[in-house]
Amino acid sequence: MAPSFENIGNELFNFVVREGNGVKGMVDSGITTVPDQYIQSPQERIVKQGIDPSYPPSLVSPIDLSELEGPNHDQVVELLGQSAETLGFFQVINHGVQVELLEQLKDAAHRFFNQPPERKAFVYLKGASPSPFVKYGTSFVPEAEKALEWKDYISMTYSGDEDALNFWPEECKEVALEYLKSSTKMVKRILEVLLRRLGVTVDHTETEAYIGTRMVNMNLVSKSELTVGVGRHSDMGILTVLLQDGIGGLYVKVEDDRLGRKKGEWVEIPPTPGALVVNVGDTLEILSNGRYKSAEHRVWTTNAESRVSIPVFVFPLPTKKIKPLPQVVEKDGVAHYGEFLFEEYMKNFFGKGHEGKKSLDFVKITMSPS
Ligand SMILES: O=C(O)CCC(=O)C(=O)O
Repeated sequence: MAPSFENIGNELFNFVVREGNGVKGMVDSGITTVPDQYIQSPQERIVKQGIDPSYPPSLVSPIDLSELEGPNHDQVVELLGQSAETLGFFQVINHGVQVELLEQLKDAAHRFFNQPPERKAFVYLKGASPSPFVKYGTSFVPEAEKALEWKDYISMTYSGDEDALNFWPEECKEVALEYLKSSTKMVKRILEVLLRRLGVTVDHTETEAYIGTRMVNMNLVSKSELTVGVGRHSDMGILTVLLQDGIGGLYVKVEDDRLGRKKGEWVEIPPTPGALVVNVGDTLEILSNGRYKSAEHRVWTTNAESRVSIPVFVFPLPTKKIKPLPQVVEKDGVAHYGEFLFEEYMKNFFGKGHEGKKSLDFVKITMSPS
């Protein structure tokens, strides 16, 4: 008989989180109802589905990054800049990551998650993992969340090729490493043109410090009507690169009137074969003094098949001091964010459950009305 986890609080938490069986373990065990701990309040659930043809163009027509090196350079920079200023999300093609690699990555993610817990979760759980840079987990911060997220993940922080090949899971280490490296190159190029568009050039050492920490995750989200796979949040770093499969279910909140959509509306990022999704993180919002917007997003799927996504997070070294770039502040006449050490930002970010763009409140300078 299928086990029932209803109303058994701690037992469920131990099974899923502490013992590392994850949501997949719970679903595979045959549960027939969603446990209370996962049920989102009605206002947090997603009701809208499907791709609307009136979408912002950079979502439906991916930006061709190879054109950055040709006669259309300026137009492409403008497309990137406007997308980063309005929605904070865009899709790119000819991004320098081999399209075959993208397919291999999705297969590798499925192979990894389809292994039994003793070959996957138990091995990479915090405390058991052979490396502090590899972590298997479920939800975001399960101890701090009002409702748990319906997702499992493996997270691999880059600490050198040798470590990656020694400690990252066998099923994905080579493809994940190559993906992380080519994505980082792309991020560097996009960052460079986005900053130059604001009249800022940053030297090599400084850029390396802004993008000095790189992490590749693999996420698995199963069908989740009453729950969310990933709760509303913005990313903390500079830019995130995301490979999603064909299932869809990634939603972004519209905050800018220029998009021709209602403020507060959620739009789905259409899965596009061969394309990568890129989004602005909190740190780039801060550096640009609010010109570029980190985007609030979340994930949910009603598809019978589980959805995999593979984000690369690129963020500053923990010891890097962050504040709005002086050249931008000079033009704006005022700084909208305070200075902080990036490790403080991380501590704050990982200390709470996902709650939209609240992560930025930590450093936002609010003007008192005059
Ligand atoms: O799965 C996705 O499409 C997005 C994942 C995400 O937002 C995250 O891992 O922070």
